[in-house]
Amino acid sequence: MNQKLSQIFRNMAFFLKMEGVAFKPQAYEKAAENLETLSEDVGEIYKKGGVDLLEKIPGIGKSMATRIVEYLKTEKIKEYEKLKKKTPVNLDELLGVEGLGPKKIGILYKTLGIKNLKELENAAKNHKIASLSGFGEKTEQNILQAIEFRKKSKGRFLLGEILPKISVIMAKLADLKEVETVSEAGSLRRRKETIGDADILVISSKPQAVIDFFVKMPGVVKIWGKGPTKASIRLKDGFDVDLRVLAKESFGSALQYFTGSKEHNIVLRKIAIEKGYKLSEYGLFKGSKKIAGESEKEIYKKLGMDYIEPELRENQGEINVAIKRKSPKLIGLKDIKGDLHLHSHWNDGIGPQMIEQYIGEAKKCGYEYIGISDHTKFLAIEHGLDEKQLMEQRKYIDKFNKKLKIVNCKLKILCGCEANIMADGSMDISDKALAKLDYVIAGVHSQLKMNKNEMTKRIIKAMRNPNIDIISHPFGRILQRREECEFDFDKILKVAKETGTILEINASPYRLDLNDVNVRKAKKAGVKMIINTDAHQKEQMNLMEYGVSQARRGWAEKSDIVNCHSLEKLNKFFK
Ligand code: DGT
Ligand code: CA
Ligand code: CA
Repeated sequence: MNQKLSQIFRNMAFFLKMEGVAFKPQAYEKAAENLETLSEDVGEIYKKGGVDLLEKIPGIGKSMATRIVEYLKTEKIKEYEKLKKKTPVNLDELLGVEGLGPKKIGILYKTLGIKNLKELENAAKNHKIASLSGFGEKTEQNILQAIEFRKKSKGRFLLGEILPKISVIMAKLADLKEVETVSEAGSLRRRKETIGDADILVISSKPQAVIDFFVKMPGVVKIWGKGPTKASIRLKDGFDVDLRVLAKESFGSALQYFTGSKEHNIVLRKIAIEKGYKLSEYGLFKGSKKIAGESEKEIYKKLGMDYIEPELRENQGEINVAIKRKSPKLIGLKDIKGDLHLHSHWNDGIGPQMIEQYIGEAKKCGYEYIGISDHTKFLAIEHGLDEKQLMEQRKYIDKFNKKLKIVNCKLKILCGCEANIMADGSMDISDKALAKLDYVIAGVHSQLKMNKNEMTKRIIKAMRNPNIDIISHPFGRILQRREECEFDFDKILKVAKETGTILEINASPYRLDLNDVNVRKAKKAGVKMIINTDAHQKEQMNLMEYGVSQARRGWAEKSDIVNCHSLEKLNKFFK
């Protein structure tokens, strides 16, 4: 119920913004945000304590509580129905187009009657959009590009959207008494940033029971195929899941085979043949004798190489390195000692409370330090801080650190910021203020479509600023929505190395920026990296694992990632 309601509230906020209504949209957004993170169902809360108890939920005032009750009783909210009728647009589709916000969607509907993606594409192709006020030739081109981009990525899903859902399914399978072991396979196990379909492997001696349970799970909308030991389904979320049930003896070889990648497997099979063996999903054989199959480790060992971590299995040289016994010792989630990219929305007045929440999470993660890095002046919509506010925050955090020390808590809060790199490479906030912080992140948040030369110069200038320690989400991409910025990455790496600037691996599953390939390039160039979550609420600190898996896919070791170090050593990496 909470998710359904929060989606409705979010949509209402969009509709109201379309109409240019002030304040009210923010109230709906706040309510939606709070509902999303609420652990108890609102229906239950209402049952327990009526409308009064609903009003006790943070962010829910009298009018929001009334709407929740209306929905609980009638499964509708009249105001929402009215708004939908007035502007019957497919919000899901249109908001998926990068660059389109509520205001523009409203104008497109009112002037051209555009309700969905298809109509938007037609209008853009027929040059009907450029002449609308506030749009222009460039916006029209951008819309077409964004639609193209969406089409290209169709059919693949973000790791961050699939993994939580598959984890739930895997837990259900693991609960069956017939099931001994469950594992993910395929691109999911390799932690690719996007997933075609999810692959799950199970050990069981009663495959039929497992298959029957699997195809009858709630949320299954289609059964593509169902046999005695395997099944393939589509979930209502739109993606497919393949399940294979195996006997214990061949689980290792099946896991190896179905983890892929296909390219990795082809080379591995060749090596098996050269050694006089045969490798298949059923095992590693010498003639008709099975010499390995129960575990993956055994198979790699018998093939004369190091065990290769799933994230490396892309046929990018990992096999040769494993034969030479020089496989990288990849970093793990446990190695991370802190998260330095946390937003507190200081200006909303909820900063102090959020910092306390981040501290709670950090303790759970076993971190030694965290860093608060709010946006600065330029990002007015994000309530960017000016010099004075930044110094107030600094004082507040200093006080907090003293308090933590008194209660013998080892956690240390660093005071940073995420300054905006302006078009000319300067910062949106004075160097004097930046110099007073523990560290400074700088990122590009505007004019992302600059030409390659200018963008390269822009970032280089920022890296040469002695106050800038970290460049956040360097390529500025949003997966399946916004393409990467163009710049000369080799030049950036050279200057990063020379100036000791750290590049961020942004762990948000919508960004994963640097990506795996660029992590590897940075490592080769000897440039240090940091894995940050860019959390805007405490729950997002859990996204660290996505950053770590991308770093692993980029062959990163502890020595490459500065937040694997203790605070004392970390400080040495700051300029
Ligand atoms: P995806 O689903 O597109 O994100 O990528 P994968 O890697 O999960 O691919 P998928 O689901 O088609 O197959 C899972 C694994 O099974 C794949 O990584 C390797 C193995 N596999 C599937 N088909 C073949 C094949 O024709 N030859 C070989 N060698 N391996 C295959
Ligand atoms: Ca797959
Ligand atoms: Ca598959």
